[in-house]
Amino acid sequence: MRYRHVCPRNCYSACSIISHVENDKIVLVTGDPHHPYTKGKLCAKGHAHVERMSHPQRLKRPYYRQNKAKDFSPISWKKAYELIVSNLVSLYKEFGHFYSFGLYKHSGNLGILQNVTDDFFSSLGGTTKIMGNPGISTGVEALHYQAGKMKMSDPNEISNSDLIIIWGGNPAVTNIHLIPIIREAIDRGASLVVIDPIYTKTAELADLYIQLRPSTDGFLANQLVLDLVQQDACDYCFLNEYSEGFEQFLEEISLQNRQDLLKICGISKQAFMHLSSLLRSAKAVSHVIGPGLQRHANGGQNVRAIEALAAVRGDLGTKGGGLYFRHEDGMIFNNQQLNDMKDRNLNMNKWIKNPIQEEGEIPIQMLWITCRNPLTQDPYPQNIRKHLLRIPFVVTVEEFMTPTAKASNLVLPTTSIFEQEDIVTSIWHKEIAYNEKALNPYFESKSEWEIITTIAQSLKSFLPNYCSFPLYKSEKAYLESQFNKNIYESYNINTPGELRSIGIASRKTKKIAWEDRQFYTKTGKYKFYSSKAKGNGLPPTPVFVKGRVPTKMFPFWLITPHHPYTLNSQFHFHSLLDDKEPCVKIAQAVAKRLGIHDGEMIRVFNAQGSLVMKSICCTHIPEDILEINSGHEYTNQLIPIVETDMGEQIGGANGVAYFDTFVNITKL
Ligand SMILES: Nc1nc2c(c(=O)[nH]1)N[C@H]1C(S)=C(S)[C@@H](COP(=O)(O)OP(=O)(O)OC[C@H]3O[C@@H](n4cnc5c(=O)[nH]c(N)nc54)[C@H](O)[C@@H]3O)O[C@H]1N2
Ligand SMILES: Nc1nc2c(c(=O)[nH]1)N[C@H]1C(S)=C(S)[C@@H](COP(=O)(O)OP(=O)(O)OC[C@H]3O[C@@H](n4cnc5c(=O)[nH]c(N)nc54)[C@H](O)[C@@H]3O)O[C@H]1N2
Ligand SMILES: [Mo]
Repeated sequence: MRYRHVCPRNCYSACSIISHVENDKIVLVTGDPHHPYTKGKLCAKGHAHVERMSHPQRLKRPYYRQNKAKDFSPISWKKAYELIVSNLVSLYKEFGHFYSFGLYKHSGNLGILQNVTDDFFSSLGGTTKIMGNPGISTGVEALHYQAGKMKMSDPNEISNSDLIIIWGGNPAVTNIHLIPIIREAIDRGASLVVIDPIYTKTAELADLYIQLRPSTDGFLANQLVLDLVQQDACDYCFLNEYSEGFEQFLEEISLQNRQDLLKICGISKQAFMHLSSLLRSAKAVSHVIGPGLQRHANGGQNVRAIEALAAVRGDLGTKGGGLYFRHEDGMIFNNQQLNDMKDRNLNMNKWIKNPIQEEGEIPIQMLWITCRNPLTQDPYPQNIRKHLLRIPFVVTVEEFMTPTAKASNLVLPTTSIFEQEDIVTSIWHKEIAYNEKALNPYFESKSEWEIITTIAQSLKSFLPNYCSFPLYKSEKAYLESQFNKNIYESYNINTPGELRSIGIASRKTKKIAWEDRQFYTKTGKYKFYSSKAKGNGLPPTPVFVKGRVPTKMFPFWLITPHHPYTLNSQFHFHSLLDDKEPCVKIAQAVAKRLGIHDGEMIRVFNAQGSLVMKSICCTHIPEDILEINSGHEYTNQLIPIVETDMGEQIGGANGVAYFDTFVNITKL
């Protein structure tokens, strides 16, 4: 038998996967060749879903301990449910509301079935949600200021570009299906420019690689705009008819000095001239912005500056041109758009720093963690651990005993993609796809829908009027209830069953974003001057704002990019993984100066943390940058809470400037 699945990890591709099942066992997974973006190719992690599903360390049953200083013991589901419901009932009886019940959820599984938990919280008439999308909200907010909405063309359109500029992204590692599309463009004669402080796998493919100083992209983009103006290479039709505020923007950036390019960005005049001539002569330019670029204190402003460059040249809304970061089209199902008006939303950055102040008179007494591994992925995990110890009842829904699960009271095992129905949308391509259930749940694991529905049912029997969560007979029925007219119209389907039977549905709207050049602003024009940004305390125009720089005491940037064979903190067991222990990459010249030998254990430290790890000496990074892949258990102990400039308006908290972390090293 064959079943259709979709990878729900927080990744661009949301790959369609086919499982080949024999005797109730998956013997093989392959990519679905009919998917218009992923076209049958899976990454190492996609293939490893099978290994992950039956990995010896996967949770088989619920575990509990009342006292976090003690060890866990297995517990039955019946007892686990009783504990959860009795805690909820007593919280309600004590306070008369559920604000002491908190949700801490992120991106471990982006399938809409998992939003059942958000749905449950929203049905309780007011709970607490810890808000913030630390990795992405900066850029999302940035792209709302000038165009009013975050849109992008079908990524396959990039193959029609004459010039592709990748700013702070490493798709050869993080978005592998984009590479064949880029190659197609190159085969047609296009040039590829990669702008990144680190010489990455993607940079290896470039015609022009620009190694700029971290967090200075905005200055480069502003200078390129000035150059287009000086060379009379702007799209004046776009500027005059479809935009406003260009004069103010131009006035601001005219105060900058071209000579500072070397000082600020570390870019030579020659490299700049080469890039600007490519930009002037190309017919259609695609700018691909990776999330890496916005993980700085001025990251949002840098994203705005790049979009402004695309606008000035008239690339927004053209075939082969445009800006590619991500889109919001997939946020279309009912439980992705819940009305949370009654909830108390806490800013995650403030909460991690000082929960007592954030929680005020209603401290969180029971915390529900799902699809999130904050002790590995969030900043300042040392403090988060303290909060988890303080909160009397912490429940974590997981597939593995992660560091976060280990810091909880109750750990509930949940089903994998092969053991539940689901629907997965993408933040990048234009497809939505149905995930079929191929196998029975692994040991005692249960889907989040089943867990939440059982709890809601029981809670309703104790407190009949305080939980409005809708009870459905099956996962399938719950999923069907998330459809609406907008979905049917946008994806050309008539019923949920139709998506189930066709497997993949493509958005039928225009493939080119902003083709009509009607922006989502009050006047319909693209705004080089945003009063909204000004109102939020930001520069009104996309002008470069200086970022943070290393200090004498901590002279290295610590860049913690995403790993080729893991997905954030997942897949660390992967047999392909050659660096099971985290290691720090260091420029050969620096190693030589400090007498560090390749492979030697060294200490990496700052005011917040100190880690000992293996050093790898290499030539692809500048002398004042160290590189450690994110996703390892301890790495984020070095990451302080430095906020980016944007994100709160979109996600409830500003992004985290993960890459504005400064450290020092010593030999042991
Ligand atoms: N230093 C540093 N830190 C970073 C970043 C960085 O660049 N550098 N990047 C940031 C970014 S961009 C992101 S998106 C975040 C990601 O942060 P998270 O979303 O927390 O990371 P994940 O490891 O993808 O997923 C969390 C957990 O979800 C679990 N999980 C998987 N499937 C399911 C499921 O079906 N149900 C439930 N309940 N759990 C499931 C996984 O086992 C995993 O332990 O990390 C951020 N952290
Ligand atoms: N294999 C794999 N794929 C993934 C993930 C994964 O964990 N593993 N995670 C997924 C998720 S959640 C996300 S958000 C994306 C992340 O996708 P990417 O953005 O592609 O990855 P990052 O590792 O965050 O950073 C990319 C690059 O940004 C560069 N960079 C840092 N600062 C700057 C700067 O100031 N300017 C410029 N120009 N470049 C800079 C870094 O050197 C790095 O090479 O990938 C997704 N895909
Ligand atoms: Mo992310």
